[in-house]
Amino acid sequence: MTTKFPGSLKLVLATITFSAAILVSNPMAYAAAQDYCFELTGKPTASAGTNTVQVRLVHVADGKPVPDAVIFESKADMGPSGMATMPAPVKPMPAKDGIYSFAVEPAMTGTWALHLAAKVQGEAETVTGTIDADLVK
Ligand SMILES: [Cu+2]
Repeated sequence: MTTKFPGSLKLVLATITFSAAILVSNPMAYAAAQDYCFELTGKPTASAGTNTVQVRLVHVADGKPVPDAVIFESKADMGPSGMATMPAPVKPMPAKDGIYSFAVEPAMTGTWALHLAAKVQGEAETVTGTIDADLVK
């Protein structure tokens, strides 16, 4: 009995060490999404109820824009104005010179959130981000 104890203790220690190694390595493996951020390129323009929101995707480490991302999801809601359940139609426009444009038709004037999800070349993980934009009905 007493001779077995050190062996099982070793196993427990090995398991703890192994688990700790996984916990330490995981943030590295999932760091890609935080390496990028979406930002507004300027004040959105409004014409006949359609607002054009222009966004850049920046690689945080070197501040360089990413021109060839595929933005496969774009949604707008009025969360920043306390109306998270109020959506607005969003139509992605063709990207040009690293600027991703979206035509948004807000039901109300105010601050809207634009939620984006993108695939970046060479990154396995989806890059997501939310930007706030002041839109005009
Ligand atoms: Cu609203």
